[in-house]
Parts: sequence; C-alpha cells; structure tokens
Amino acid sequence: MIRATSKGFRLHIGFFGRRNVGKSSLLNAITQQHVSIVSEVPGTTTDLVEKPMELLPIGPVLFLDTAGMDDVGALGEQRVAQTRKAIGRCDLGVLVAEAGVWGEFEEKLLAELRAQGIPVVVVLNKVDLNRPEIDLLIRFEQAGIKYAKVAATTGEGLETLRTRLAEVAAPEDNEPSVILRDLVGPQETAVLVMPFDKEAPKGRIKQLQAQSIRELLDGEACCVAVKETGLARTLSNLMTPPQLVVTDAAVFEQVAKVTPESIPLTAFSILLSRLKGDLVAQTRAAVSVERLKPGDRVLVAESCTHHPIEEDIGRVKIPQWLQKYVGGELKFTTVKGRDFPEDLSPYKLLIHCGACMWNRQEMMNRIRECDRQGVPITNYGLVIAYSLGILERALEPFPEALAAYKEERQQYREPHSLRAAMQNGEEHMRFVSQA
Ligand SMILES: Nc1nc2c(ncn2[C@@H]2O[C@H](COP(=O)(O)OP(=O)(O)OP(=O)(O)O)[C@@H](O)[C@H]2O)c(=O)[nH]1
Ligand code: SF4
Ligand SMILES: [Mg+2]
Repeated sequence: MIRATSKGFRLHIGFFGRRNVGKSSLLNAITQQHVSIVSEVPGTTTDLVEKPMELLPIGPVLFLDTAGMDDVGALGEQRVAQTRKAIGRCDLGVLVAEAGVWGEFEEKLLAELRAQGIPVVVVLNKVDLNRPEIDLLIRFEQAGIKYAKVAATTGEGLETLRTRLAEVAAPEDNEPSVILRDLVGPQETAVLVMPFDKEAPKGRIKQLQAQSIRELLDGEACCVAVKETGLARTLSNLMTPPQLVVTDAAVFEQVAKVTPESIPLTAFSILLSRLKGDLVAQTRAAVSVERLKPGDRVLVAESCTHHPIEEDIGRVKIPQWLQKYVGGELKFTTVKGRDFPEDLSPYKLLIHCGACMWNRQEMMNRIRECDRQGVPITNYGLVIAYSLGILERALEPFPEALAAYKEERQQYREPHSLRAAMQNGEEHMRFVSQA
C-alpha cells in the first residue's frame, strides 16, 4: 500500500493577516469543510491549523491557517512567533485583509513575505461589507501583485482566488522540481535499492521511493525495485545495464561494491538534497568534515520525529565514523522536527537528514540560516558517501556538485584520507560496515 501524498510533497499555502479578517473563514470556504473555528471574536485561531487537500489544478496542497499577526500580550506574542515560523514553511502566502482596511500593517507583512521569497496572493475579504480602495487595486496591478476580491461567507470571488493561486503556484519560469526523471530517459532503466530494515513499517514503501517510481513510469522509463540482497543477481540478469542505480544510503557500501563502476550510482538522500536543499552547498559542507577536530560540536538534525532507521544512521553510524575519522571525541547534539537552536555558533558542522517530510522552502530556510551564521550544513547521504570514499562517484550524475566537490577537495594536499585508509587495509570500510 502506498500512502497518500506526504506533507513534504504538498505545496504549502499559508493564510496570514490581522486577527478577525476572515482567514479561517476563507480556509473553510475554499476547502468546503469546517476545518477551522470561526467567530467574531478576534484571536479565535490560536494554534496553527493544517489541512491537506487536492486543489485543482495545482494538485496536492497543505493549507496553513494561522493566528492573527497583530495579536497582543504575552500569549499573543508567542502566537505571532509561531505564525512567523509558519511563514518560513510556506511556498505561497495568502495575505488576507479586510476590504477598505489596508494600512502600514499589511504593507509590512507583504514586504516580510516577499523578503523571504514567498510568492503572495492578496485577498481583500468581506467585499459584501466594504469596497476595496480603487487606488490600491491600481497599485497592485502596476506592481504585478496578484489579488482577489472575496466574500468568504457568501463564496463571492472564490473562483478568482483559486485562479490566482494556480497562477502564482506555477509561474512560467518555474523549473519543475524532479526527483530523478531527468536522469533516466524513456526506455532506459533505473534500479532502486530499497532495504527493509526490521523496524521499517510493514506494508509500506517510503514516500520518496513511491514518487520516484511514479516519475520514472511517467517518463516512460523502466523501473526495477530490489532489496540490497538481490542487487547483484538483478544486475547480472539485466540484458542492458541500467542508466542509474539509486540506493538508500544505509546500504551504500554493499551497493557500491556490487555495482560496476561503469554504472552511475547515487543515493535517495543525495536526490533529496537536490530536490529540497542545495546540493552544491551541501556537498561542499560534506568535505568540510576535513576541518573537524576532537572536541568540536556537531549538530545532527532530523525533520521528523519518528524514524528509527534514520536515528540509527544519525545517532550511531555517522557519529561513530566521524569520531574515528577525526581521531577523538566529538560532541553531538541531536534535534528533531522544528526544534532548532537559534544560535548555531557552537557548532562546526550540521548534518541534516534528507527532510523528505518537508517542502523545499522549509529546508532552504534552514540552509540559509546556517549560511547566515557561517555553519556548514550537509546531509546524511553526502556524509556517508564521503565516509566511504565514494562521494565523487555518487555525484557523477550532478556535474555542478561534482565540480564543487573537486574544487573543495583541492584545499587538502593529501589524497582523500579515507580512500587512503581503505587502500591501506580497508580498516575504515570494516568500521563503517560494523557500525
Ligand atoms: N460579512 C462578512 N463577514 C465575514 C467574512 N469572512 C469572515 N467574516 C466574519 O469575520 C469574523 C472573523 O472570521 P474568522 O474567519 O474567524 O477570522 P480570522 O481571520 O480567522 O480570525 P482570527 O482567527 O481571530 O485571527 C467572523 O464573524 C466571520 O463570520 C465575509 O466575507 N463577510
Ligand atoms: S528523519 Fe528526515 S529523511 Fe528520515 S523520514 Fe524523517 S524527514 Fe524523512
Ligand atoms: Mg482564525
């Protein structure tokens, strides 16, 4: 059974504005369900409300209804802080204002959303009570700001709002985000290696793997899914070598050993870095492992709170390897979900999971924050590949990241020390496979 689209693959659309402008009413009207509580009392929505749905023609979306950003008092401030965090998760912002009430507050909010690179649709709500100022509409037109005049309670203008959302969600110059469709052409074959750890949930495959299969089939490619134990046999049975082998990074070592060098090989988490993050920057950060010294602090971050296998990688395998590599103890801190330290200065390196549950906006916000604070951020698959001395190989399908890797490696005169370790008796390889 394949689950419905997970949050990470949904376009996140947030409703923002003052209290009582009709954010929750709009959400209810557009979903045609009673999702959020509505009342005439300002401050009705206190906690973030999330509603996944299929919004045609966009596809799977996740609506976020937020607390008003003009909330006051100690609790109000906390709600505003929570709403600000929600802005960081959005791919698209709906700025809701009451028709006829557009002021400095709305201008600032619009600027805040735009400063974060979030496309915005302005909703002038309650048009049954008030007319929007014509000067404002002219200004929107001139500035290319999309807007809709709506009355959430009567349904007026909702179709226009849907159209505006679709226009903003799919601008013509937007590159389609793909997992691997561009790497495997029609009639070519991809082999996907999916280990099922005993802790893996029964009867399901991971969302990213399911999406990958769908992409390959959509592109008229052939897709072979196999466990790591069946890979060697599958490769020898194929009449034509596959265009690409993609593996779960947890079994990178075994897979690299049985996949001939002539067949391109990468990992799902490296594909995730390209899809949700910044593969070039995260590749450079993987090489920055070379700068770690005993006693340094390393932050390990996971986007979700419930994945025992990733915990094993993030909490056991990677820490063991890194400590072995630097030749001494490192201080690891692990965070999960949206718990994230504001001050990153104590950390020399941040190793993030692939963030399959998140959208790109949220992961990029984290990467930007690390960049702002000067802390390199890489991901599990990249660090594991580096640890095995196969990062260069795993980056071959991605020329830009490969060039960045080579450039970064130039700083270090000696050859990749891990490769050297492997060549000198494979001590490191043994260590990783036992970890
Ligand atoms: N006349 C009219 N009233 C509306 C419209 N949209 C919402 N309202 C009313 O405005 C009040 C506030 O609506 P909500 O949807 O709770 O507003 P909100 O922005 O979610 O408010 P908070 O959760 O308090 O921030 C309710 O009494 C709604 O019935 C509209 O288009 N026309
Ligand atoms: S830990 Fe990260 S990569 Fe693993 S399942 Fe959770 S969000 Fe996805
Ligand atoms: Mg509300």
